[in-house]
This record gives sequence, structure tokens and C-alpha cells, in this order.
Amino acid sequence: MTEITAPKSPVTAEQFADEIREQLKYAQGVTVEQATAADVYVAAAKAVRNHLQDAWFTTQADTVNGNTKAVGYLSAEFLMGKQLENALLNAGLTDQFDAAVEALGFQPKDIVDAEYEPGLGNGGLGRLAACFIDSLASLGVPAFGYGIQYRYGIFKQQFDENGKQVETPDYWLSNEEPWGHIDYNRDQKVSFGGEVVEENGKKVWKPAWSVRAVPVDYLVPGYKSQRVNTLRLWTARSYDEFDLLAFNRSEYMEAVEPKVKAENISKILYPEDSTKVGKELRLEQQYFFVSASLHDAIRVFYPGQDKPDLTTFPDKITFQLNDTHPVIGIPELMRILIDEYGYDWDTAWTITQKTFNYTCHTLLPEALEVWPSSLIGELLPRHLEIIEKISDQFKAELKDKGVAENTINDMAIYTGDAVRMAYLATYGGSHVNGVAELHSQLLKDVTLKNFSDAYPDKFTNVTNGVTPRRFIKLANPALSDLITEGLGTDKWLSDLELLQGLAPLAQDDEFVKKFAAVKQANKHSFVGFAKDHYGIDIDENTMFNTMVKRLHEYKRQSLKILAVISRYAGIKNGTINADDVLPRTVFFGAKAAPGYYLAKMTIQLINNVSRVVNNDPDVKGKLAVHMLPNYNIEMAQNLIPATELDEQISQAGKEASGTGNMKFALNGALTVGTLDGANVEIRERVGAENFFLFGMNVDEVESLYATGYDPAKYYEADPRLKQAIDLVAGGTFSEGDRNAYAPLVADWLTKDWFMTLADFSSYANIQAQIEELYTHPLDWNRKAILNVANSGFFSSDRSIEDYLERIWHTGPLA
Ligand code: 9GP
Repeated sequence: MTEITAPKSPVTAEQFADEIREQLKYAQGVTVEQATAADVYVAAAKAVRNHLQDAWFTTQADTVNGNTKAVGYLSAEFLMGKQLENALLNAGLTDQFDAAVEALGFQPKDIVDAEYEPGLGNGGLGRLAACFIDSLASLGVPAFGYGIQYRYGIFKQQFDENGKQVETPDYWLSNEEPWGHIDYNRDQKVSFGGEVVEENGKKVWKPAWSVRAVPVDYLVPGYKSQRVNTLRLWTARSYDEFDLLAFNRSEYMEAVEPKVKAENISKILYPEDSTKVGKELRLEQQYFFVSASLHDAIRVFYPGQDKPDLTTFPDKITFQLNDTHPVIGIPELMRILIDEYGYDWDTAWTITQKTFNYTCHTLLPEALEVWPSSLIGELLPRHLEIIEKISDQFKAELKDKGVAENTINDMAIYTGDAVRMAYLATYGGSHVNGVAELHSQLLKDVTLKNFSDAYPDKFTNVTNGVTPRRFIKLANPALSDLITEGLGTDKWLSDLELLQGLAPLAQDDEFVKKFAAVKQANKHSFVGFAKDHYGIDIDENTMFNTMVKRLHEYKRQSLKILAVISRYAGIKNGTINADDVLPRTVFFGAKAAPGYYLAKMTIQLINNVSRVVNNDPDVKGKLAVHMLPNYNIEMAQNLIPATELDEQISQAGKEASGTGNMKFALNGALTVGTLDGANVEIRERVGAENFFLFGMNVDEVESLYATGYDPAKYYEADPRLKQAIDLVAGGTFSEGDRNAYAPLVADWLTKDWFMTLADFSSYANIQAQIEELYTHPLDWNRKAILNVANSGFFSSDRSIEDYLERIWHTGPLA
């Protein structure tokens, strides 16, 4: 094992300033006098990267030469957030950076803000992947994140004058991007299409076209671990850049067609997280990054070997399949082993099954990918054959286990018409996990029940977590300082359960007041942030009440906006005494998939409720509503620390876990929520008395479905709800146009698949309890402290330790 060399730091601030100057001068060609904040950002990023370089090389060498199995995290999304502050923190260079940029005549915040946030993920799934690679590096576990360097990330969201969502492309690479190393010499060829022929009794795939997968390496520095792992994102390039003959025939578009076709593969992140579009390109993307990554791992672990002993592959690296997106890796590894390295089927299968594990992140059946077999056959004909054979083998295995014929049919991986990727992943890997206790239980009891009956030992749970470095230390420096003061140490940043030491301080009024002051200061900062970014005025002496997440019916933004409307109507018509109303500012942040009609209409409604409420003098000072555009990591880092009440109000049994809920609890917000996803575990840990629970549980939801759900009944039964819906239907939020929200209203009254109406009364009723507590700031803040103190479990470090123990069976480098 190579000796771990300490990172080059500590450098002095002067030295760091010199390094920035050098970068500006030699790499960027600008003087300090000419430099803008954006120039200094690039220079500082490169200077930090240089400091991480040696530790990166050492970690790579130890990963290959040591005896510790590495982790390969295969994920179509890595939602990293801005990198500079995080890299500085982990490299131990924050103070030097601050002093250096000040010496150069800049404000550190302006430099950090100059970074453009890469949006290579849709939401929770991608952000979880980013937290996990941070934790792997911080724990010193050798790991590779493998994904795609999309040219366009998740769309930028704006609102038009009618409040409708408008999507614009997020061209995050339009300026210099200082973090990635593009490595043309470690490229991989990925092929598609064509046919399978028999040659000398062997199946030979003759693909029709190929693209060049070029890796772009991002350094993933661990916090205080002196380890730097790799995030390898593939970008697609063409082997045929330019067809000169076509060009000379004046066929200019044709001349670049192969290039366009190839580069399309890594062009755009699908702005979807559960519905299905753009099938072909999406499958191309999945195969592209998975095939390149598997070949890359063989290159890394068996350098220069023509005939490596790949029976040892699962001892070198274990691959985690993040949702179904990378599951095509299972037939691909089979193909590589059989066709490229000559292993027999059984040996290949043993290696493959040992190599992969699968995390399922959803409970919505429609979010488990199912590919038409015709599409797989066209794009990956050899893989389709392999999948069919896996499917047959699986059926035979189930038969041997005595599973009934009809159950075997229900469990088919390959149905003839389609391939069910979740089933392939469950059979083709060693372990399957859900992402919260309740979710894992429901996977076993419902979604993958037959599989869990047949293979009970495969199933386990790993509750999600979030990195405290980004989501407490960087997002909430004031709270971090107070925690460190309270605990007398900053070790909690790498051992989050130490937060429990804060629990007794919830009884110490002086500490509670300091905690309240931190929250107030964060609210004040957010008021400034919102003014700068969105041009809005916010009253910081109101309760900050936040609901931020993707827009989806099951998450029930509708429930929140109906409750807001009902509050508004109540104040207006006097059923609620205005003097009794606790002033609140309600924040929403949510992107809707561009093709998701009702989700987009909900955004439009929220924007228009905001317009009406915020301009109505009758409710001024009592109620304000803001739909903040383009929710992203930066907004999360600013809004979460300022939030006092967090909304986690999905229908029970639909949110697999949620991770926003963890971030809010760790930043001292109280939660109003249902018994869903990780809310269940958060409530258990922080204490039922410190969590505002409402609504039906999973069993109640199920029995209501079973007995026949009639939403109109709930509309008739609660005058508050009726009034709110009537206002929407009557045109109050559409300048009198009664049709504007008709589809949404019709859905609520006749379908309401996620039972928003059934949970409305319970949700509206709990508000009195929330507001009563809020009028006693000491009591409120005591509970908020207990939320922080008891949420240490929700560190992604703990999640990774659970994966290591339950699934990966590996650990830190020696
Ligand atoms: O919807 C889940 C969310 O509940 C969970 O927190 C996140 C990370 O595990 O994954 C989300 N799932 C997806 O985005 C698609 O399966």
C-alpha cells in the first residue's frame, strides 16, 4: 500500500493567492486587475484541484493495488451542486481561500457564487448519489461514481406572465468548467444495432454503429480522510467527425450527421423522474454509460492484461445499480464475459450475480422501467438473446423451487413483448434494497412480493441519508458553529450521531435563545437572497413554511395550495379572525416534467394564488405565498436553513424515502407530515411530540381504495375544502376564467388518485396545533433542537456504513 501523503496544504493564504495568480496568468491569460469574479473562480477551482491531485493518484493506486474491494456506483444522475466550497472544505483550504481572494481584492462569497451549478440530476435520486460518493470518500472507501456528463442538465425553469412553467435549456458547459479532466486516452467503444450471426458455433454480434465514450473525471475529495475518489462521467463523441465526401457534394447536414447522432447520446438529461418518454435515446444513454463503465473497470483492475482472470472481478469491485436505469449492465456483463473473454454461461452468470446489487427508489409501479423487447432487439440484439436466456433460466429455477406456474408467469423478466428491468435486476444481482424501512417493507409485501417470497435473503433496507458537510456545515454555518459550541467539538461532521449531545441543551434557555437567533439570522439572509435572486420582498417576522421537491401528484402540492386558499378565503370572509392568524410566508419550489400536464397546471395555480394573495390588502401581513423559480441545490442550501416548518405531505405509501425531510430536520425545522417514507423513521427518532403528524396511514389508504374512494364526498363534508375548490373552479385565480383549472378541479372531484381530498381535513386541523406552538418560541425551538439532536442517524455516512455491512461487504482502504 502506498503511503498516504498528506495533501499539500496547509499552504499559506499568500501561497494560495500566488497559485490563483499563476492560474490567471498562465492558464487563463488575464491579469489580476482584469480578472472578474468568474475568472477568479476558475483559477481558485484549479488551484484547489491541484492540491487534491496527489491524494487522488494515491487513492487510485491503492484502489487497484490494495485488497479492498471497490464500489462502483452506477447512476444516470449525479446532482452535485456547486463544487468549490465543498472542495475547499474537504481539502482544508477554506481559510486560505478566504484570505487569498480578499488579498486579490474580491469577496469570497462573490467567487463562490460565480460557479454555475451543474444540474445533472432530476431530484432526490441524483442528489442521493452525490451524497453517497461524498460519504464514500469521507469514509475512505475506494469508489467510482459512473454516469453521464450531459451537455444539458435539468431544464431551467421560468414562469411566463400567466404563471405557467417555461423550460429553457441548461447549457452548463457554456463557460470554462474547471473540475473535470477529460481523458481521451482512456476512451471506450460502445456499439449499437446490427445483428447476431453464428460463426463456428458461436454467437457473434455485428453491430451497425459505434460511439466513442470519453471519460471526464471529477475528483471526489473526502472530508478529512485524505482520500480522493473518482466520479467518471462519460461524454459521447463520434468516430466519424466529418464526412468530407458528403460535404464536397454540398450535403452539409449529412456531412455532420454521424457526429450529431453520436453526440446526441450524452446531450440531455431526461427531465423526467417517473414517466416514460424518448424511449430509444434513453436506452441508448443507459447502455452507453454502463457498457463504458464495465469495460473501464476491467481496464482499471486488470491493467494491460489480454486474458484477465475475471472470476476475481466481484472481489475487485461491486456495482450498485441506482434504480433500473443501469440494469442493462447485467446482460452487458454477461456478453462481455462470454463473447469478449470466452467464459461459459454458468461461470459468467456466477460472476455477474456476485457483481451487481440493485437499489429500488420508488413504489410507483409505472416508475419501474419496462422496455419493449422490439426496441432492445433493434438496439442491442445480442442483449435481447441473453435476456431471454436469463429469463428462461429464472423460470426453471423458480419451478425447481416449487413456485406455482401462474406466479412464475407473473414474475417473468421477459414477457415476449417487454423486458421488466426491476425483475431482471432483482434476479441478476445479489441484493435488493429499498431506501427507507417502510419502503423496503412495501417492496417485500407488495411491489416485489413474489421475489421476496422466493429469495427472502436478497432483500434488505438501507435508509437514505444526506451529507452533513454540504447540508449543515456549508448551508448553515451559523448553526454549525452553534452545534460545535454546544458539543465542544466539530467531530459531529464525520460522526453525526454525536448530535445527540445537543438534546440536554434543549432545556437550557440560553442555548435555545441562541438557536432561535441563528434561525432568525438565516431567515434574514434568505430575505436578502430572495430579493437578489427573485426580486421579491419577504417579511422575516412571519413563519417560514416551505414545500420544495419535484412536482408530482403523489407528493401533493395540491393539498398545500388548497389549504393556503382555504386560509385566504377564511380571512377574507371572516370565518377566521384576522387578529388570530399567525403570519406565514409559504414557499414552494418545484419543477414539473415538461409533459406532465396536471403537474404543470398545479404550478400555474400556485403562481396565480401567489399573485392574488400577495396583492390583496385584506391579508397583508398575514399570508404570503411564493413559488420560487428553478428550485436547485443552491436554493436548497439557502432556503432550508431559514425554514421553520417543512411540508412532507405525500400520500402514505408513495414516497419511497424523501431526503429533503432529513435536511430540514437537521437544520432545525419542524415537519408536518404523513406516515410515509423516511418520515416514519424521522418521527420515531425525534419523538412523536416533536413532529406534526396528520393523515391516513398505508393501511387506511389501502382500505379506502378497496372500499371505493369518492373524493366528492370529502368536498361536500368540509366547508373549508369546498370553499377552496369553489374558488379555484370559480375563476378567483384565473381572472374570472372558469375553465382555466377545470382539468385539475375535475381530477380532484372525480379521481384524486392520491387522496388529497380525503386528507384535507386532518391537514387543515393540525394547523391550529402548529400555530399554537409557534406562539411560544422557546417551546418551538426546544422541539427544533430535538429534531437536530436526534437526526444524526440520517447522515449519508451511516447509509454507506449500512451498505458496506449489508450489501457490499467491503470497507475503507487500509
Ligand atoms: O421518489 C424517490 C424519493 O422518495 C427518494 O428519496 C429518492 C432517493 O432514494 O429517490 C426517489 N426516486 C426517484 O427519483 C425515482 O425512482
